[in-house]
Amino acid sequence: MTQRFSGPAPSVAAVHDLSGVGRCALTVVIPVLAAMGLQPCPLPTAVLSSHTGGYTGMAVKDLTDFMPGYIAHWKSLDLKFDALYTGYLACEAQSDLVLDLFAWQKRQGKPFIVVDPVMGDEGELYSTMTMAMAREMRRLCAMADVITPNLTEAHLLLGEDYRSAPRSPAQVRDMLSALLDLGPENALITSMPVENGLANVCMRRGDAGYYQCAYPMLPVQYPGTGDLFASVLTGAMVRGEDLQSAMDRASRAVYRAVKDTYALGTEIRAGVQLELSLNAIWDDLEEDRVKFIVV
Ligand code: PXL
Repeated sequence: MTQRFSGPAPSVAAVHDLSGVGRCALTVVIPVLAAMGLQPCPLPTAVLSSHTGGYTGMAVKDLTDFMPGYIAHWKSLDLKFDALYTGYLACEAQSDLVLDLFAWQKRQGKPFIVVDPVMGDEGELYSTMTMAMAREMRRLCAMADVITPNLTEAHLLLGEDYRSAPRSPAQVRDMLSALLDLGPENALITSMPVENGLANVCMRRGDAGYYQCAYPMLPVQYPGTGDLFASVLTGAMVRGEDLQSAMDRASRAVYRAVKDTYALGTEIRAGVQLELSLNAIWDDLEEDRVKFIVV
């Protein structure tokens, strides 16, 4: 059940890149969090003229040198964020800056930490990523309340070769518990091949079993849907929803956006038609509120 907050909008420090076209990272994170009633506070890790999936010849600016001053200013303002949400890093050295941000905010309060270990998809690293990034992402995952790798990223975190074959329930459970062994409170894997198709799966620390949300397979995959998923999940959990219900909500949001975009036949690399999906994400929250009032 969704909690409604009566106070000011919760703030989320969002550590992702800004990509000019293609609808991923901050161009997804900012509108989704805002549409869910949260204040996104971006800390950009890089600026790119487009994302790296399906475009070539991008202009790329790594912001590693700029980030310490940005964080120092935030420290001077004595800010306290309700949540910290990290995604694409431009290089391995940025993990130390992110860990410093986490440590400072843990001194300031009790931030809810979501780490989306963005590294690759469909068994391949994104073109700007290196294998060494997995080691750095593991360090961030250890500090998280929730991690949201896709199947490729889960394998990278675990130091395993990619395997797309459908998994038995026991194999899914073993993979989720191996991710929990890295240190997060909750582990979630998106696009997991299971016996009857694809599912998002999650497990809480200390639980013997896992929870699964299967979804119908659509004949297309858009870039940025991992960012849409993790943003809706973050928004829902900061609003007080539990892991399973937040995962269901995020799965619904991605499924609808992909289905509606596919029907329009737009260019795949341009991503989902997010602008047409934001009202559905809000309506989904409103439907819960109506239930809440009636009950
Ligand atoms: O959606 C993940 C992502 C984030 N940022 C950049 C990317 C990608 C995926 O391709 O290229 C720059």
